[in-house]
Parts: sequence; C-alpha cells; structure tokens
Amino acid sequence: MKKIIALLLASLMMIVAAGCGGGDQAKSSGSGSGGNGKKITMGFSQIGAESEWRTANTESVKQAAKDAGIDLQFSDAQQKQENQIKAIRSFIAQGVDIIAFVPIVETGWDTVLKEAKDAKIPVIVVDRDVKLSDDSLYVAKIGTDSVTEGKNVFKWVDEYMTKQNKKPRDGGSQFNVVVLEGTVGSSVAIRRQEGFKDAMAASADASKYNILASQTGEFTRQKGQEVMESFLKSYGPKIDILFAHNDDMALGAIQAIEKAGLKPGKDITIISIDGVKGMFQAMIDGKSNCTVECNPLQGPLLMETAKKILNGETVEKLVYVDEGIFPADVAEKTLPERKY
Ligand code: GYE
Repeated sequence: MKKIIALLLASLMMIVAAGCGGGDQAKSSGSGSGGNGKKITMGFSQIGAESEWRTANTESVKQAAKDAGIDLQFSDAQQKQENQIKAIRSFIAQGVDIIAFVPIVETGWDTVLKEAKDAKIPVIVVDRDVKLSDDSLYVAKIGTDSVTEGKNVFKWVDEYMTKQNKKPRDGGSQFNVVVLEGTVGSSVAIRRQEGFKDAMAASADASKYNILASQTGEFTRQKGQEVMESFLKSYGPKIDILFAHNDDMALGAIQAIEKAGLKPGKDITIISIDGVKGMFQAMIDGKSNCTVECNPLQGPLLMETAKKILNGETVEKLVYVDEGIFPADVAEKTLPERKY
C-alpha cells in the first residue's frame, strides 16, 4: 500500500513539475525570447535627453523592455551621431540579438547599418527617419509622421487667426511668423518645416502669411529662449506667430516673450509640437495656444516588433503611432489624462 501511495505521489509530482515547466516555457516564449527560448538582448542607441518628450520616450522604451522580459543595453549618445555609430558598433561586437536606434540626423548611417546586416543582426529604426542608399539595411521603422504634424500646425493656426479675427500687429497686410526649428539635419526638423510650408503654399490664405525668420533652437528650452530673444530684438513689434518645432523650445520662448514685456499666447500666437505636460500647463495659464501631439510612447510597439522579427514573422516596414491636436481650450480637461 505504502509503495502504491509513494508511486502515486511521485507521478503526481512529475505531472505538476511538467505543468510548471510548460507554464514557464509558454511564459518565456511570450516574453523576452526570440523563439529559441533564450532571453532577447536588444542594443538601443538613444539621442540624449534634450526635451521632456525625449525623457518620456526613454522611459517608455526602458519600461517596455522590462515588461517584455527583454535585456536592454541602453546607450545615451549625448546628441552626437559619432557616439551612436560607436554604440551600434559595440552592439555588433557584443553580438546582441537585435539593434534599435533613434537616428539623430537623417544621413550617414549606410556604413554602420551594413556592418549590422553583415553580422545578421536585424535593425529597427525608432522615432526619426533615415535616408539610406538601401532600405533593406533596416527591418522596420516605428515613429511619427512629421510632415502631417507640420501641416496640422499650419491648418490650425490659419483657422485660429481667422476665427479670432486677428490683425497683423504692425498694421500691415500679412501675419509675420517666426520659426524655432529642431536639430539641424534631423528628419523631424526637415519634415515638420516641409509640412508647414507645403500646407501654407497650398492654402487659399497663403498670401496672408510671411515667414520672417526661421532658425534652429536645437529642440531645447534654453536655446529656444535664446533664439526667441534674438528674434524679439530684431523684429519685436512685427512678430504675430511663433511656430516651435517642439514644446520645449516654445516653453523657453514664452520666457523670452514675457521678459520683453509682451503677452505670450495673446500678443504672439504660439503653436508647437509634442503635447508634453509642461505645455498643457502653459496653455492652462493662457500662455500658449495649441500643441500638435507627437507620441513618444513607442516602447511597447518596439518590443512587440522585435519579438516578431526574431520569431521570423514578417512585420510592417513602417508604422506611425496615433497622434492628436490639443488647443488651449481643452488643456485643463485633458491634462489629468496625459501620460507624459
Ligand atoms: O519632437 C522633440 C525631441 O524626434 C519626434 O525630438 C522627436 C523630437 C521631439 O527632442 O521634442
């Protein structure tokens, strides 16, 4: 009898153990394994920490890697393409399973991406676009649609100036626009500007607007403030509209405008891109007029895409995340729901 009970117990334990093993396997292939049961290692090259948006983007990637059980080798390039290239080379030397990177500028990636391809390491481009001689050098691109964002900026501002019955401050016949551009050579700065100008050129209201000055503020608050100060010095009473390629530069510019004794959001209409909490607060305070959303929360989609690629599944070559438009009058209601 004792023997039979012992045998029964032993077989029960085996079933339980097998069950657990199966569970673990299912768990590990659902999270963090590339199909062979081994934990995925991803090398990720980030640009740096120039804006509130970038911080949210970094957090999203780090959190999503943790949630997916992916081992993330994170590298911060401190705003230098050469550091990104070095990081990618070191990921290749380490033999990571997959490489993801945010290209600070559009061009200059061919050689290093060819090295990754030769090493059979798939590459995912995140956030910004690249210009390559051969698009097979990356497997997928996850990011945002900068041209549409730029177009939406013009459309919104044109409607607003008309609805508010605004008149040029200098008594002339055109609204004068100043632009704070993002990082020189970055796809986002190039395409946001292109979208804005194209929408303006295509509009029946094109002749109502004049781009007075356009200069880089490098996507930072400090540079945004400095460049706005110089715009105000050169063109003070002429400026009607500020378009900032990101919220941080607009937030810096607001300080410059106040220092010059003007009312941001009233004397100068302000529109920017990103949709960070700091900008929602500025709109609630009546100091800015609209933000066109650019979604930094790309981590979960990145990890999901990486797993699919390593499992041999086909993925979309290009995926843009969803984005909205938030004028000042919805800021107060929307702020509590904002995730970044
Ligand atoms: O708009 C800006 C940032 O690449 C879309 O980079 C991103 C831009 C974002 O630093 O705030």
